Amino acid sequence: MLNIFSRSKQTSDSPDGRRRLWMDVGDLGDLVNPAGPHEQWQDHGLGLLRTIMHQNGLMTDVASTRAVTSWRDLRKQIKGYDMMFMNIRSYTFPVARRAAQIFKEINPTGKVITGGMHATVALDELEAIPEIDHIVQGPGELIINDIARDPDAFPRVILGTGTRSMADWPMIDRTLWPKPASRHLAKTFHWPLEPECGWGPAPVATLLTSRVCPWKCVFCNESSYIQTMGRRPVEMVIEELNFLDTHYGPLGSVVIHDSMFFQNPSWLEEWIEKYPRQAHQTWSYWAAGRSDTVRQWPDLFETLLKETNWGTISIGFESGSDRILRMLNKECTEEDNYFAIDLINRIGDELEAQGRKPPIIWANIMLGIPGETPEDAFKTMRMVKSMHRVMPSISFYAPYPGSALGYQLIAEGKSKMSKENYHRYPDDEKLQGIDYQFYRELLAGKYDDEVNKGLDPLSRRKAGDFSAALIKA
Ligand code: B12
Ligand code: SF4
Repeated sequence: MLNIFSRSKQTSDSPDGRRRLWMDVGDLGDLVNPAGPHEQWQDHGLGLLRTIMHQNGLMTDVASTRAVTSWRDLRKQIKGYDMMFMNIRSYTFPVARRAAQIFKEINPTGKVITGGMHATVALDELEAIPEIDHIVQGPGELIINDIARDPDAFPRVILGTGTRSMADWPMIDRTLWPKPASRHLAKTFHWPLEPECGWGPAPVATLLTSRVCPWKCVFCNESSYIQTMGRRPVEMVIEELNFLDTHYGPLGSVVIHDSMFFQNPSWLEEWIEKYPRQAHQTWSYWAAGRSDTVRQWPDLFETLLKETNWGTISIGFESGSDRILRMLNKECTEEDNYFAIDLINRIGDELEAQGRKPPIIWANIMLGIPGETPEDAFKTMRMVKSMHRVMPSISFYAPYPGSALGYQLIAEGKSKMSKENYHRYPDDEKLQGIDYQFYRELLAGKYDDEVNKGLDPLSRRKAGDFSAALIKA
């Protein structure tokens, strides 16, 4: 039995005697009494880089802003370090900035070394923080050891380097991830595995098989920060799952965090061949696809659902209107979306008739997109209602830096997101000029008569109140 509350390995073990700290960043208290299930997921960037450092004798401690409920509590944990490392995404930027300031106050000669998505897409915001000594843009796996050994040898802003393939990544040592910080949470967390969030039974293993998506939707910043790299070989993925099952399991289900799992057919064919045979169990998993490729490779998709237990299918439908899909450069059409929905509905019915668990759609939907008319939004809600087994994940469009549309709206002064508040609450207003009240009413079912037009009786009967499906974005 693992001792959840034991401290992680001390930096005094580092041969050079320098004390290094990794700061996991997220909202205060999310590892004490989380605001929601997704807030508890572990950070693969931190896990990977810490693993690489430890394998090279650069020992670190870990602290987490999620594991404390006040800044005062954090202060107590960061005294006496020579360096602090952080992986900063846009939505963790305000917390990371505060952590950097506190670290420097307590350790004036210590170095704050940062990297992550926000360093790449909003460099100016990091540069404006005097407490940050180094900013690494892009991937960090081939530079982290050098900068941790001798940060002074590097300029303030550095271009990171990554491996050509995910085959070159070590298996993450998950015991280097922060622990749940309350007895209550520890009971359901299954550290160093992760808790369930409604997608499959606990304990959950999250992992990545691919990185970066080749499409260029204008609201997304995938292509702007890391170059496409080789996918992790199927056998390494299965080996890791079996390892986790043996050492920390029994594993309940898997979350494949890839931005785009359903790409690269030859990899997927190998997955179909090997996962059901070589894994200790064909654990059900969550993974993402696109409706146009489902339409392009329907047989491959159906086989994946039926033979590999792809139980929760995340699809970025985004909108039910061609006009909006074109504006978003989604390269998927209304017809593609309905093709994928009908296919999943049909496969679900078939599996259910055989007494098997039908797959569920995790439907990513955006509302409040600039230029969207009420009719576009009705079409979107109509599309959501036509999914027979669905967990809708609806968000108000958020103009993130790094995405083409985000940069444009920020430059035009229309973004209401700020470096103080990249995202806080699901119904936060993200843009000027959007009638959010209309969208709140739409989600509450006020326009159900419009939405239900043309829907089959089963879909029409579905409850019209989607307010609870609105997520942080
Ligand atoms: C998995 C994931 C999630 C998971 C888990 C998040 C987590 N705890 O890690 C979940 C589902 C919860 C999630 C949610 C969200 N996510 Co998310 N997510 C991802 C995803 C797909 C993978 C992240 C990952 O693990 N990457 C792999 C690791 C290895 O890469 P990495 O962390 O970037 O680290 C590398 C480098 O950045 C660098 N590096 C990092 N830190 C440091 C530090 C130093 C010192 C150095 C030298 C280098 C370095 O080196 C690392 C190795 O190369 C990314 C997309 C992507 N391609 O990364 C989006 C992404 C990070 N998410 C994003 C967003 C917007 C969100 C949400 C706000 C919105 C939403 N509707 O989904 C929510 C909010 C979450 C919350 N807590 O409230 C955006 C962030 C945009 C931005 N500008 O920051 C991304 C980039 C997706 C996108 N293209 O829009 N997400
Ligand atoms: S929204 Fe999805 S499909 Fe589009 S670029 Fe981002 S990850 Fe790829």
